[in-house]
Formats: sequence, structure tokens, C-alpha cells
Amino acid sequence: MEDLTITQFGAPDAPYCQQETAKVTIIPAPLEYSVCYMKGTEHGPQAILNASSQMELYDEELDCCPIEIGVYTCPVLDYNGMDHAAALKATGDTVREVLKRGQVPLILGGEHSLSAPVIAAVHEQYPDLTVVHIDAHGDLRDEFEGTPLSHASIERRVVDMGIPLLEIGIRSFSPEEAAFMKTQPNVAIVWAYKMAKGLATIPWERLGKHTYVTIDLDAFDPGEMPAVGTPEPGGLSWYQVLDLFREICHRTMIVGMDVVELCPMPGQERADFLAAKLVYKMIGYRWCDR
Ligand SMILES: [Mn+2]
Repeated sequence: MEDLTITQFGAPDAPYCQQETAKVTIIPAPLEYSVCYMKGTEHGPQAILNASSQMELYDEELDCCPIEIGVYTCPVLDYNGMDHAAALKATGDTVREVLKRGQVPLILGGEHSLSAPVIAAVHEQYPDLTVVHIDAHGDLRDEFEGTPLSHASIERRVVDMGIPLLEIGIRSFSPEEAAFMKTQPNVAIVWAYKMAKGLATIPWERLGKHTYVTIDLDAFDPGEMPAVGTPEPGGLSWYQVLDLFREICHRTMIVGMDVVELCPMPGQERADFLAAKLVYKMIGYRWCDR
């Protein structure tokens, strides 16, 4: 198990993992610079790839094999010798190459700060972009622990870019974020406690034609997803997140996405498997849901 190094998501046979014919390019991004509590998210992308090799490739809900749309996985990004800013820039540049090929980027994290340069690159191509952020945390601080590049500031950078933002599953929010949010008509928040009580209305009308979806795995309840750096009680369930993602697919065109903050832990391999299967369900809903 420990020596396993899967390089193609789902470990499919050719031709389903070829770069030229793929519809989606998976970018494994082992970024870890500003993690504040539990370290290890740099091992997240490889753990997802490894777990993906154990998945069944048939989707019983969609009655097809989503891998057949063409899912290319590029080599794991190498941040050796780079500082945080350089690593973020390299991540954004990789996304630009993927977009140039007409493919949708799907990034495996790695810490959440990677979403900012990725979203910036997608936004260059789709100026009408909306971001949907599924997370326990608001991530709206102007800076955190002295850096505006922090994982805890990623959505503030999105707001800075002038991109409308819809946050779902939130249950950890600072006073600064609460005050900021109330001044931002372009930011909508769906609180986890309201979802748990069946009282949440999701303002889907805020989505435009093109959408970027970022999923921080700590959005899930820690009972289902224990392997994250900053767990929060009262999270979303597996089927809740799948339903949210499917609804987004029905309402808009997803042109970029990421799954971030997996922090693999010995004895909690179920978390790696959840992340891998989530990525596969996202691909299925995005391309195969007719
Ligand atoms: Mn989070």
C-alpha cells in the first residue's frame, strides 16, 4: 500500500487517460505553506490518486462509466524550491495551459490557498464567473497569520477579484468576516445550522452561466471526513454534498473545480476513498448526467 504511486486518476486503460482527447485535466497540487493546525495536506493529492485506483469505474446512478469522457491526470506539481507566492503562480500557470487546450481543470489539494490563482486563471477566460465555495469556514479574512495568501483568506481574494460568491455549509466565521460579509452584496452565505434544520434556502439565482466550484473537504461532517486539518462539527453529509453539486451542474456550466485540504491520516483511509469518489462523482455529474 505505502509504495503505491498511482499517476492517473482512476487508473484507467488507454484511451481514457490521454491528454489529447480528455475533457478534464486533473492537476495534483501538493501545496502546503500556510496550514495552521494539522499538517500533511501536501500528501493529499497522491492519497486521492492512490485511492482512486480502487474505485469501481461504473456509476450506478448515471448508468455509465464517467471515466470514458477522457480524464487526463497531469504530473504532480513540483513546488520544490518555491516560496508560497511562486507556488501559487505556478499553479495558476498550469491551469492556463489546461484552459488553452479547451479542457476543464480539476485541482486536487493541497491547501485551500491554491484556489485563488486557479480561480484567477479561470476568471480570465470566463469574466462572468461565479464561485461556489462549499466549506466549513468562510475564508473571508483579509489576511491570516500575517499573510494575505493564507488558506483562511482565499474567498477574500475572490471578492477582491470582483467575482460573485456563494458559500455553502459554513459554520466557522470570525467577527471580522461577519462584519465584512454584511457590507458585500455580492457574497451570499448558506449556514450549516440552517441546512441541518431544513431551513436553508440556497439562492441559486445568483449563479450565472459559468461557475467555479471549490470544495474544502472540511465541509463534510468530521464523522464522514476525519482527515482534514481543521475539522468542525455539524457538517454536511455525503449525499447532501452530491445533491448540491448535481444541482449546480443542472443550473450552470462548471468550468473549473477543486477538492482541497485532504490531510491523510494513518487509520483513516476511508477519508482518502471519500475524496477520490467525490472527484469521480463530480466528473460524472458534470459530463454524464442526462
Ligand atoms: Mn475549511
